[in-house]
Amino acid sequence: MFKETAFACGYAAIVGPPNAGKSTLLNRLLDHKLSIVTPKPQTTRKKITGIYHNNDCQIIFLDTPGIIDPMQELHESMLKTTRVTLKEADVIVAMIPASKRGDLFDRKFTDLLFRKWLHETQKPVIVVLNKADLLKKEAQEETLKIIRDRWKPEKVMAVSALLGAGINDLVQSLLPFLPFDTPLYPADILSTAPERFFVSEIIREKVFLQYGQEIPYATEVVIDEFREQHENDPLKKDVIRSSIVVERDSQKHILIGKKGMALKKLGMAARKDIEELLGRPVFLELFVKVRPDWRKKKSMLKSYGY
Ligand SMILES: Nc1nc2c(ncn2[C@@H]2O[C@H](COP(=O)(O)OP(=O)(O)OP(=O)(O)O)[C@@H](O)[C@H]2O)c(=O)[nH]1
Ligand SMILES: [Mg+2]
Repeated sequence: MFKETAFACGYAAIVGPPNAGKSTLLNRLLDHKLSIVTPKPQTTRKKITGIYHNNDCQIIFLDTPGIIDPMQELHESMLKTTRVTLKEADVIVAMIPASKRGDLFDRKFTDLLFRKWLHETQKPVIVVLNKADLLKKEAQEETLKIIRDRWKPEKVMAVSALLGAGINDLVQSLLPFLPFDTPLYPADILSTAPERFFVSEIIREKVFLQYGQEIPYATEVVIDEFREQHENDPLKKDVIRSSIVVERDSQKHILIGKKGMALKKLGMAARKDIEELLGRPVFLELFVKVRPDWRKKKSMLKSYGY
């Protein structure tokens, strides 16, 4: 599987438990905020494609939903995404987060990851121990040794996606496993997903950040209208109308808040990031809709792109 060419290109899937820092790593690699990041687990629900370019390589990174025990239909769809993404990959970046509590990392999960998820893919696996900034050097070495001896991946390394440590080493480690010797995408492309997908993700991120308990998990964001007007008339703002879907009336009330203040705050935070993403001002209008049990209904999930 090792090869030596002047240029290397291929697919690398980033997999691991929820909250490991997979999306943070993708953003760090691309030096761009593409994938949404929050302190809450199960933030990412769909595959996020991010294309890394330099003079020697092009790596199409695939950020995935964290691996969990499925509790409902939505989780099944998220896990299917991760399973299918593993099949598309030429090399797998298995992310194991260091634990803050001093017990280094979760061995039980790592066993499950290797035995159930990675074994059957038969693909080369690079383990990245993330959040290395939380561990002392000796603890890092000890953890890497345990992982190396027990699961025997192609390579193990410690990184801090948050601080950007170990990122260049990771890119270098992936090169031998990339099968193509010419780029698959033009050098100015960062992702294959359309702008409206990233707009919906930004709104979902703000819901995750602003609300507690079950609200973020019961929420889906749909872009109803994305009217680009700036090309015809640079003075006119693009119009984005979006629905925030929840499961119950009580959640709708919380989302909207007293006198609509909570929804207004959400809209302001989302608009700021959307404008940064698009590089132009937009008019953002948010609606809240109740769709009972959408997370359990296959037909609804399908209509939301799961
Ligand atoms: N200390 C520390 N925190 C990190 C690091 N990388 C990510 N985090 C934090 O971990 C949390 C989760 O990060 P995400 O990137 O959303 O994690 P994820 O693996 O994509 O999570 P899911 O999408 O839920 O599966 C965020 O609060 C990040 O800021 C790191 O290297 N060090
Ligand atoms: Mg994520």
